[in-house]
Amino acid sequence: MKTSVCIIGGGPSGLLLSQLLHLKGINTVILERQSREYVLGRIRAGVLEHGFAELMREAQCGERMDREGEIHEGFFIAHDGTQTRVDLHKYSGGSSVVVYGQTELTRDLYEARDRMKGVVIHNAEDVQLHDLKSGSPWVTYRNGDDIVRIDCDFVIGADGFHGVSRKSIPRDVLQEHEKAYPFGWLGVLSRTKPVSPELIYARHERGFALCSLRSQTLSRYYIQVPLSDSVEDWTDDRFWAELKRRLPADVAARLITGPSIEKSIAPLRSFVAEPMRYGNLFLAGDAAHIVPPTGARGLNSAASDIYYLYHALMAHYQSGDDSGLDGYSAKALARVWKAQRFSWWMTTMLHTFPDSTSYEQRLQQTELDYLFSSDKAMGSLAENYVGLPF
Ligand code: FAS
Ligand code: PHB
Repeated sequence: MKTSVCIIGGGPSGLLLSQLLHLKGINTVILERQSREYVLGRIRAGVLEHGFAELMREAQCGERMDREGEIHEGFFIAHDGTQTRVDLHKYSGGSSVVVYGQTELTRDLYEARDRMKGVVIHNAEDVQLHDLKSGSPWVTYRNGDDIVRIDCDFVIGADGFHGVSRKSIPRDVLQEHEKAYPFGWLGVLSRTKPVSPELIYARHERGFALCSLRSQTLSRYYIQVPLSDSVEDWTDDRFWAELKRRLPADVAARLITGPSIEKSIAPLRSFVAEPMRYGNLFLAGDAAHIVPPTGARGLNSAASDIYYLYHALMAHYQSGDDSGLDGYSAKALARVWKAQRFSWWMTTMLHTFPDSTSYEQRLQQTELDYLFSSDKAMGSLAENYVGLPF
């Protein structure tokens, strides 16, 4: 099999790039390790930056997002029994975010790939990358007893944190930067009316909590939990009781609870791999970087990688201009690190740290006090949350 661009990973990064390139007449093949049902069964991000939403529309996949997604022009930070609204529209110069689940977005991308007869190979086992430093890399995967070879011009590693692509870069070339946080997020999805029309990020001495949503009938809630906890430790009743303790009394009083339809614990980690290119392999999305979800930057950090690769590959095939490809890693990392900073800042400001000193706790409170006292501080939060320019 031969194609122009072989994409490893059928998550949002790989699918979006494949769709964008197809519309410019550039052939791709996607190799996805899991079944489509498995990929669509994952509950992940919920907030799309303005730039990500624009890319979905450019990929002709934005119709349901625009119909069913919600435009949010602000969110709340709950603290000390009250809540303060962050007016994104005011402080970002008129921008906003779209609340639309990653699961639905991924479904839209798969349906668009199917409509355009895109080649997405599921259950592709044992993917291996070859001759990445040559001008003619190739990829193999196992299909039952057969080994299939795909010759291509470029390989895109969009296979997430646990994928094979980053691990195909020699150890003496790759630099990894990591920060682990001493807690995780226990997330619950419930078919209940959301407690608030806008998201609530709650800072509380018992731990962080987040009230989010997928629609007016589907709510998404999170609470910070110790890394030693497991989902089995948390019955629905225990979860709802703890969430209420961490919310202002008036919010807790109107919280509508119900059975969890999904419940999971995710550890929080910051991670960046450099460089994001090795020969004709380009890393994108979670394959190259991970953020704690406090700043809603995870999926959105993938958006700029995809935007840069889309334009760079278009320039290569349409005019033989390789400046975008040659500059990709540095350009993508510049924006990735800004998303890392913002995610670290939001996480540090809003979570309780088991072994923090009284000085660090007062500093946390001061971070919030300064934020609410300064239009410029609010402007900095807002421009990062709606998405820095690509
Ligand atoms: P993905 O991991 O989504 O996709 C990679 C794909 O590659 C997967 O389908 C995988 O099966 C496949 N793959 C892996 N190895 C392979 C191999 N060897 N061969 C072939 N295919 C392979 N972000 C937010 O903004 N907000 C959130 O609340 C949030 N919550 C999250 C919760 C969890 C548990 C996780 C893990 C992530 C969360 N994220 C969140 C971040 C998440 O949304 C990612 O940023 C997003 O999925 C990135 O998309 P991809 O880069 O496509 O990677
Ligand atoms: C979510 O709805 O899953 C969500 C929203 C905002 C975040 C993290 C997760 O910062």
